[in-house]
Amino acid sequence: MNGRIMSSRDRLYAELKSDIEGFLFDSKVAAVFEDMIRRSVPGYGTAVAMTGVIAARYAQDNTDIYDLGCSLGATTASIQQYHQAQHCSIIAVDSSQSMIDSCREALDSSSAGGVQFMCDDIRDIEITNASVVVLNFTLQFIPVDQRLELLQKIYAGMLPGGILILSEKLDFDHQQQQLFTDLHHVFKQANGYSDLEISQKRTALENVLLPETMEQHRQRLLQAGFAAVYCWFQCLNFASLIAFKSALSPDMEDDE
Ligand code: GEK
Repeated sequence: MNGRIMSSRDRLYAELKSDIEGFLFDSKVAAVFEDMIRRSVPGYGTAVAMTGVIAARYAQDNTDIYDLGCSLGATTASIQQYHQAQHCSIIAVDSSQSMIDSCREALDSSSAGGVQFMCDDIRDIEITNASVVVLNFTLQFIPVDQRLELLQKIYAGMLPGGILILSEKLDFDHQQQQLFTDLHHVFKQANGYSDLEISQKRTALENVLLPETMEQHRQRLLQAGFAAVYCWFQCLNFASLIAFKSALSPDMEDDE
């Protein structure tokens, strides 16, 4: 995390609640989001930083880069930091007004040249002229039966040579699921969350954050039309995939 945003400590689930409502990306969450995601998602900092590095490799001149579900703009800022493409806009989209307002404020104050902010549902926006599209921990909040249609729209809006970066919380088969759920719990404890906070947050996210297996994601991306899909990062039950619109050239150099 780069300290762009003065995030308060996340204590949203620290007190015992009699009734736990489904998780919402409202102003209370936006106010603590940077602290919350850093302490909850193992590997988040690496995934965000590397997204910028990978995006820079594939950003093409005179195209658009989409950050879908941008929250406070950590990924947007990382893309902006690394890419050198000419006449290239970054379009940062989030359906939460609180998130997009804070995102605009944070990026404006750190010179957000070339970023367009949209408060909209990513299922409703048009995607065109895209060389890079990023879905960092966002697809998991879209109903499962609507994911293929969204990925097909992204694929159709991408240029030849374009890439999609998809980061998600994953599900596994029974034994690995138990192991990684336990290790994720340990990760959150090590970051100062109590058992009560962990359990109440888990209840709030039930039926809201819907993880799938790596294979389900891979198959859906191929079904949407992507030519090749690779996992480039995984930390416990969080992973990131890169999906290519066009087939990879067979003579790519094998650098050290
Ligand atoms: C990061 N990518 O820091 N349309 C638009 N936005 C949506 C939708 C939707 N249908 N559903 C959820 N969101 C970020 C982190 S957080 C991940 C992404 C998390 C937005 C939602 O408002 C929230 O800001 C974001 O997706 C998910 O790199 O909280 O685990």
